[in-house]
Amino acid sequence: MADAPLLTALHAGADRVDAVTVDGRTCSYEELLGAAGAVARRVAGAPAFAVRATASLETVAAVVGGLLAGVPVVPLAPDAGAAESEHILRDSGAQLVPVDFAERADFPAGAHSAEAAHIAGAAPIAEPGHSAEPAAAGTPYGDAALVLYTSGTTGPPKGVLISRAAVAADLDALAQAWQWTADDTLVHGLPLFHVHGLVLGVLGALRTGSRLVHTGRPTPQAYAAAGGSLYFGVPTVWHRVARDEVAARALAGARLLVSGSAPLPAPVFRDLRALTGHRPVERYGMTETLITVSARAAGERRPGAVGSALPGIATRIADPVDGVGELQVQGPTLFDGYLGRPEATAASYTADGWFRTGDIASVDPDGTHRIVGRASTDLIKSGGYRIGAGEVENALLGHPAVREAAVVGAPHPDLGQEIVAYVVADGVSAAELTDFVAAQLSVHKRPRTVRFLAELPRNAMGKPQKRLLPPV
Ligand code: MLC
Ligand code: AMP
Repeated sequence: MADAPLLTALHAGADRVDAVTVDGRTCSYEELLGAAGAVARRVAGAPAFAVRATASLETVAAVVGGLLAGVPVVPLAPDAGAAESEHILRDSGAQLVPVDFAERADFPAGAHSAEAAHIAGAAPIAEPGHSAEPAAAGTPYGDAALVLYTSGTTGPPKGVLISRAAVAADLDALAQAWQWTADDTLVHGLPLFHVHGLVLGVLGALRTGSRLVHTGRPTPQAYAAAGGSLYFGVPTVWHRVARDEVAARALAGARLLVSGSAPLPAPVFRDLRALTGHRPVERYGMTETLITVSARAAGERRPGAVGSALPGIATRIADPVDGVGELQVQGPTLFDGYLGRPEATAASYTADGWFRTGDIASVDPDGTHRIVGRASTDLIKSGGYRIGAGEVENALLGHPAVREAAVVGAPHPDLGQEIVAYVVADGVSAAELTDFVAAQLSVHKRPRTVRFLAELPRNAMGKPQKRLLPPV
């Protein structure tokens, strides 16, 4: 479909030499469109393509190139290890495409992918043999602009199909909620393979026209030096900012500090308030739903609360006990399903068509939402990353010395939760197992603590009981 409606500011013609900075390199919209055009020519006509999503202008060009050509982009964590990369490439059927930012080409914005292949005169990358069920008429990808891989409680990550209509609806709702305009300079240093850093943090800037400064890594010093008006961070980043008084005070001149991807601890909220003068705006979302609930720039911002439903989004609490129950959502920002997994897609909805977030929440009479926990302890949030206990357990079991493994998320003052692995194993060290998981999956999925047990606690049926594991 046409690209112009999604990245409106990028295509509007207005330009500045410093429109986009990523990790110290800066380009104008014109340069970005040229680099993205070269990517679009290369991928036009392909069913999808994958990119190693380093924090770089190359990743931005790849994603914009995919949108130009109407070809879904599958971003891979730059450090994705052997097992994770193989799974994502096999499951998505996408081929990894290298990007050279110095390569430039024109590409007709808004050209349809099939027609674009013809216009560009490009040789499309090979059609991979994909065995997945169609998500919609046509290809298994349907109308997806992005396929973001995300963890479940068990099994390997699933590909979440995100349409450009969902992205457009979400970015417009957020622009309204945060009074986000072309006058802003957006600063963050979040990874470019998830919703927060990529959809909000890159596509949001290219739709609203705000200047983008991606700091490479989300360090307090880099945030302080960037001189932005609008800042995005996960709670771990805000915790580190709040502990660096000089950096925190440098954010006093900003317009809005936004936190999301995990619960912002109330003490961090208060420290930020004291040091920066700002009450942070908290917002809540998921890969499958994009951002659905947020505090408003013009409204109240309370610690422990994530604000109210965005325009166009409906929320409800299912089967509440004392007002607390599973948060369910509906709206135009929702995903188009899990790639090739119709059963998993169906299971994520109620019979009457509400998406089951798996988060436990309550809603105050004035519509303010509070996220109080997760239904499953097997979905871990560490540093804002979502990690399935099952995928880490499977990786550990792939090590020849490991006989049994149970993985949990333990409370952690900086990361929210840290990944703790309990293993039954012989002749292997904790560091070896940590490195093994980092090399198979990715660095942020490695256990930070490994405990060796003689056996896992089990119930009478012989089933392992995580709640009976010894404390960390
Ligand atoms: C350590 N390192 C290792 C290693 N141990 N490398 C290889 N093998 C090992 N065994 C190295 C790493 O390479 C890295 O090096 C360094 O140690 C630090 O890695 P880390 O410990 O993982 O980083 P840390 O500082 O703890 O990360 C904190 C963080 C990060 C906040 C920067 O967690 C982060 O970026 N989180 C953001 C997650 C996010 O964006 N989630 C949004 C999901 S979307 P080096 O050299 O690289 O430093 C979503 C929707 C929504 O949730 O609502 O937003
Ligand atoms: P992901 O799919 O990586 O985006 O992770 C989504 C999950 O992050 C949600 O289901 C929540 O558990 C959690 N989450 C996101 N934002 C918030 C928030 N503001 N407060 C609490 N939890 C959050």
